[in-house]
Amino acid sequence: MGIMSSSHGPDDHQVHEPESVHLGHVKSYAAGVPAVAVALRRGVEQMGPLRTAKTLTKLNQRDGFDCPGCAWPETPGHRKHAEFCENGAKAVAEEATKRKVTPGFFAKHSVDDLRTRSGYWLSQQGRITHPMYLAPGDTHYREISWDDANRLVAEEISAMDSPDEAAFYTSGRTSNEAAFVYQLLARSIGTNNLPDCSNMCHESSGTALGASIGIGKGSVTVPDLEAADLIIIAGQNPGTNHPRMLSTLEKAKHNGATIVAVNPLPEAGLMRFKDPQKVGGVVGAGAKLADDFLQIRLGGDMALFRGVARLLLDAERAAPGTVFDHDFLDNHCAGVDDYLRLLEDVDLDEIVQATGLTRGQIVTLAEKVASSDRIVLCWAMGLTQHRHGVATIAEGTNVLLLRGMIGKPGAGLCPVRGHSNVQGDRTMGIFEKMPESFLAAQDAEFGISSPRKHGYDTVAAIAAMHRGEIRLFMAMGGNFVSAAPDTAFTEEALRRCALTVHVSTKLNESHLVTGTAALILPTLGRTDKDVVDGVPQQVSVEDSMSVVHLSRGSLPPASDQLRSEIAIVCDLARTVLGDDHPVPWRRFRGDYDAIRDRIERVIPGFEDFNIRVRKSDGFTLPHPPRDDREFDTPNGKANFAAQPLEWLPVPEGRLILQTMRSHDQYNTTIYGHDDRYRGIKGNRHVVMVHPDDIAAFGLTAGDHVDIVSEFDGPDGTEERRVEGFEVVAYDTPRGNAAAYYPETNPLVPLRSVAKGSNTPVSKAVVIRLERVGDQLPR
Ligand SMILES: Nc1nc2c(c(=O)[nH]1)N[C@H]1C(S)=C(S)[C@@H](COP(=O)(O)OP(=O)(O)OC[C@H]3O[C@@H](n4cnc5c(=O)[nH]c(N)nc54)[C@H](O)[C@@H]3O)O[C@H]1N2
Ligand SMILES: Nc1nc2c(c(=O)[nH]1)N[C@H]1C(S)=C(S)[C@@H](COP(=O)(O)OP(=O)(O)OC[C@H]3O[C@@H](n4cnc5c(=O)[nH]c(N)nc54)[C@H](O)[C@@H]3O)O[C@H]1N2
Ligand SMILES: [Mo]
Repeated sequence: MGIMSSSHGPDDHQVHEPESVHLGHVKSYAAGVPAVAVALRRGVEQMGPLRTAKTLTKLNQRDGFDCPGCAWPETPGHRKHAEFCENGAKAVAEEATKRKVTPGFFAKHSVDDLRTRSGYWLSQQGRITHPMYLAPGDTHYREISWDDANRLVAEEISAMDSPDEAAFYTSGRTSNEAAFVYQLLARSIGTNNLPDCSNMCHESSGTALGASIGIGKGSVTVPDLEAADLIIIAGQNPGTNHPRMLSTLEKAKHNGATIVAVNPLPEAGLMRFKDPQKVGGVVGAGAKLADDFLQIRLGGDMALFRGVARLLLDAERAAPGTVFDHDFLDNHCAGVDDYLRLLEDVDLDEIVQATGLTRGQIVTLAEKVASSDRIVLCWAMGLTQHRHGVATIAEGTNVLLLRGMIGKPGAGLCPVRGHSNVQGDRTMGIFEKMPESFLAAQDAEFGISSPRKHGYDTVAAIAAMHRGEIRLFMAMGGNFVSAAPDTAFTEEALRRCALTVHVSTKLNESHLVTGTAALILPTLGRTDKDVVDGVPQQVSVEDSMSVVHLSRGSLPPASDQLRSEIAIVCDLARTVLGDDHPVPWRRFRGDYDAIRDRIERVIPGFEDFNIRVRKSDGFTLPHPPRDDREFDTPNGKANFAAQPLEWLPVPEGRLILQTMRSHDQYNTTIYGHDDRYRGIKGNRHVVMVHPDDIAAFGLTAGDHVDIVSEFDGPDGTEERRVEGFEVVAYDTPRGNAAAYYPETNPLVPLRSVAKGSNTPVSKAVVIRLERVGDQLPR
């Protein structure tokens, strides 16, 4: 493996940037000893031994902080024991690092200089310590006081012709309290422009579930999973992205569950698992997880669900009353007849073609679905980030409805959320189209008048910025320019803003693609102690299963200039709205209980918030389908979706590319260049292709290629290109390829979105490969 050390100044942190790929063995199991060793090594590198011990023992503890890794819940009653995984520990090390990015760092490095560095290098430099300002025409960020920073934003807001010239983005780490005051600020100013990371993530789940069952959240708890007898995991890589879920799955298996993995890739974490927190995880081969692995073609899941539904119908006809849950269908569902009519037309040959599976595999799954009493369907980005993502999730829901698998123990729908508080942020009103019930309650509580016109989601906000219609873009966390699709277009869009503002913990690309002027506002992270006027504060989060609990950091912040997200929002609000505004911003800033008291009065389910959130396991928000089989849809029923079948034929000479996470990254934050479980080391600029496809294209593994995406836009076929990717032979279905996000985001067209949810189609990009040097003159 060639290692190239990038140039660095005396106080920059050296970063090794690898230049060529090294292939190791594809792992057949996840976690185990290497995982713990990696976790501890990363911790010590970034934090030193003392801080490592101090943070990792507070992770997911009752008196500790919520893991900033993923949204997987803590096991109820188990928050006494150390509960963390390799990737949670990496996320903690990334945040709790002792390295610092100071005003001196920015004095030394111009924005243009920083633009030449990789995202990995940027994040490795450490925590941002001071508010920084890039003045119009300047080459360097320089230190600015908090008061001046707030005044600049306020001036920009008063210069707007309409409040809709501002957009307020949120990433999913923001606490409930910070999210609540942030959306309250946006709506007090008069806009619903609240795009968030969820628009790029589980929006398709929320859209599908909202229509089908009346609530956009999952209907299971951890005990449900542990009691299930069939768990289907489609389009998710838990070994890397939700490692603590593996412990739950292992327990479910121990209790007798069958696990079926539906994925184009044989992901290590789905195959076998060694629990690092158990003796059995230290020796031995680990537990077998998936009983069946269905190596589906990209975008084939709707077809699989429909095929299963058709086979269920056949079985029900052969033995009436034995397969469908008629009681549930009659009493709780609508639209089943239309759906069953649609099933008449199913052609199993088409299902085989669409999925790439054998008829036998589909029949076997249908038999399991027919004979299981408690079924859970889990999914993540492999289902949501498709053109037909909403329809796919609705189709999976249809299958569970036929079997009455909603609102009973051990069964239900389990969209596995990404960011640790993405679900809570939505509950708190981070949404460009919150329902009238929320807006009316909030208006009544505070005496404000929130706008009713829907705002921009992420894709619409980018388009509006590109049209020059947004003056102020503010981001509460995240890395907008790298996470969004169509990188070049998104960069151009951000440059057309007058002011871009980022509330951030670490340096990232979005700080370097600026409006005419830009601010970086440094904030406390989860691990940091938050003390306001001598009083320690704590925030709350909601996990993927609607459990709300407290989070309290314990580390001294990277500088005395850091402010909590709540303080940043409240100070800004006072500057913008003045001290006689009806929202008590000053009080909120210094007393998070006061914010919780108001949340309780605006949002249903938060009764006695301050009392219940202090219980050791927190409390679970109501979920009418799960709790009472009640469906808050217009007709009060769970609705079958009867939609035309869609799947993804591969165009001649092309591949369909999914863009996904390696084992060594958190979204746009790259921890390292290895993807251990997939056996890829030392380079992220790779494209994984089936060996027969490699041969069919006249390529050889190891070749370097440009990846060119093709999209049929309104003005003909659009092309986008990323250069110099190494071809890796990989066990993926023919016609399907895989590469890493965010390096391949330039290939994803902004207009390529999921129908109904507007989520960028990150898992189905039509591409061709051009060997470097082979391009014809254009
Ligand atoms: N360590 C770590 N943890 C994370 C994150 C991280 O970056 N690093 N990110 C967090 C966030 S925000 C999120 S949203 C989650 C993401 O969690 P995942 O959804 O697991 O993330 P991806 O890497 O996008 O993986 C998608 C998986 O779906 C499969 N897949 C792709 N297309 C299809 C398809 O058409 N059908 C099927 N059946 N499968 C398909 C891929 O092969 C892959 O296994 O993880 C969260 N947790
Ligand atoms: N091609 C492609 N694109 C994708 C995806 C994909 O699978 N493929 N996945 C999509 C998904 S699922 C998601 S969720 C988005 C992610 O989009 P984002 O949430 O916007 O991106 P992150 O990389 O998670 O953001 C990382 C940054 O957040 C900041 N940060 C970290 N912790 C904190 C904190 O506590 N407070 C504050 N204020 N800032 C903090 C740091 O500065 C860090 O650089 O990307 C989407 N984009
Ligand atoms: Mo996500």
